[in-house]
Amino acid sequence: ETSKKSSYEIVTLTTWLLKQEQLGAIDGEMTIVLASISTACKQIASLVQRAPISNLTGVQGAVNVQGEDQKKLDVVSNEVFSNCLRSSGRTGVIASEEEDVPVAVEESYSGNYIVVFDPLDGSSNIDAAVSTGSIFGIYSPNDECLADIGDNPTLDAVEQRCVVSVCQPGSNLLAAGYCMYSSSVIFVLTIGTGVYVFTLDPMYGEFVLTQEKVQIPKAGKIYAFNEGNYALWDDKLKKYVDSLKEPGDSGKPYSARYIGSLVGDFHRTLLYGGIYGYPSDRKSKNGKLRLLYECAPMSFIVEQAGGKGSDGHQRILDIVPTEVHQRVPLYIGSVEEVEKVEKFLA
Ligand code: AHM
Ligand code: MG
Repeated sequence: ETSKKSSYEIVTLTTWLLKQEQLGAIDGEMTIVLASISTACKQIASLVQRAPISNLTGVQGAVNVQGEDQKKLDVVSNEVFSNCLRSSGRTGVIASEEEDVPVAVEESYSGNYIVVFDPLDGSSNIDAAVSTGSIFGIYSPNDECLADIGDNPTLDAVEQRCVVSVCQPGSNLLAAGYCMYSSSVIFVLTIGTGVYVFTLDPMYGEFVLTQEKVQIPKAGKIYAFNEGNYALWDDKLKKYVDSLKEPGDSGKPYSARYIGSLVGDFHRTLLYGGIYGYPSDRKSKNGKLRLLYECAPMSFIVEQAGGKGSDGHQRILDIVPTEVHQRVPLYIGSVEEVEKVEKFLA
């Protein structure tokens, strides 16, 4: 098939999305939401690349709702993402790592889809020009969200409705993806029909399809944990990580790789196999990563690639969030590797 293609024949994200719409895999509204997300990602890619030149490195001065220093680029990326989603006219509620509460999109721009996102994950790496990424998930409105709250609802009622509408389990996700800002800008997407990888062609300014129906290896000898936290870990987890360092029959132990950027660490795991983990520890009872806009979208992607996402005991996608910024331990990657850590933790 491929060999018959003209070398000028490329599939861009736009043409791919239109094709999916034709096939009935997504509706026209979803096509527009995804196209607007890809525009946001292109803009963020260029902001990240030019940050040291345009004075966008360093902290903003504010602290977000989770007590983290906001970097200038966190704030700018959040604005870019929110604006692109708003102007798509197809989203009703958006929830971001950088906003205290999910917000309803003004009525004149409003549509149906609910989008959760982390506009710039791994931003502690940003001033050293190390990989970062944007993560997103898309839901349709749930019943509670459509419930009648009267003609003149109070602000509290609107806010409450927004919280309820975004607090859906990952198993309801219609689409999820991430964009990695690295040596290439990579856009990874699933609409529930496998995982597709697009690479930004700087010559065309378009995302071009570079991999389809990605399958994560069933096992892989790379592990990515922040072992600086070792002393704070549970003994069962310590035993598991110790076991990876045993040379075993092959004479070769696992390799450690840790960027400290979920998107980068996850993308490597998706392609090479292995495991990424952010466990709970003595100080952080639920780990660090957020269920709604980090763990759930990544778990949907990994499952679509034949892998597994777990909190150590249960499937991430089955967990129903009770709070927007809820944290959860995460073990994600190759099926055999995630099952192995689950056994140690049982
Ligand atoms: P952030 O959303 O504030 O950027 O934090 C999430 C990041 C992940 O990208 C990364 O995997 C993790 O935090 C690294 O944490 P640590 O520095 O504790 O290893
Ligand atoms: Mg994050």
